Amino acid sequence: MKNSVTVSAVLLSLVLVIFSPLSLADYADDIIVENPWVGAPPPDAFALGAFAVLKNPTDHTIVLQQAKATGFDSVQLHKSINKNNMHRMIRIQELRIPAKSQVVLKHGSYHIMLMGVHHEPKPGDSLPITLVFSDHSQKIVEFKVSKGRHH
Ligand SMILES: [Cu+2]
Repeated sequence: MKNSVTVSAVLLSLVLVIFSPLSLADYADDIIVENPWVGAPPPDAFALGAFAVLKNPTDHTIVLQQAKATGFDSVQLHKSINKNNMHRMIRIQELRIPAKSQVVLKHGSYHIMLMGVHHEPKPGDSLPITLVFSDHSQKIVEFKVSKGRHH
């Protein structure tokens, strides 16, 4: 009898462990990505910029830590800065999207940089980029390849 009680308790905790994460939305679920697009590259471009509006409707900060895509040597989170009238891009380790707010990835500001292009995407193509958040959740977003500046 004692054994079956123990077994029941173990089973019950297993059920709790398995099902409890379902009630907690993760960052990948929370974030809303609008108008994701990648600038169609000029011939022999080395790097492409990926842009979107990242909306956080929740009451907690969402932290984007990494972006991943196949077909490139590396994918980095960048911020364009203007220092002494010189345009530069710096790599950032994370991008924080504040509660009830949004961050716009755009030219001259934050962007995802796709570096070392293996196959040049064409306008109209869809390019999947995986967004990785600080809670380890991931979201695959289809970025539309569109004509425009590539930086
Ligand atoms: Cu860049």
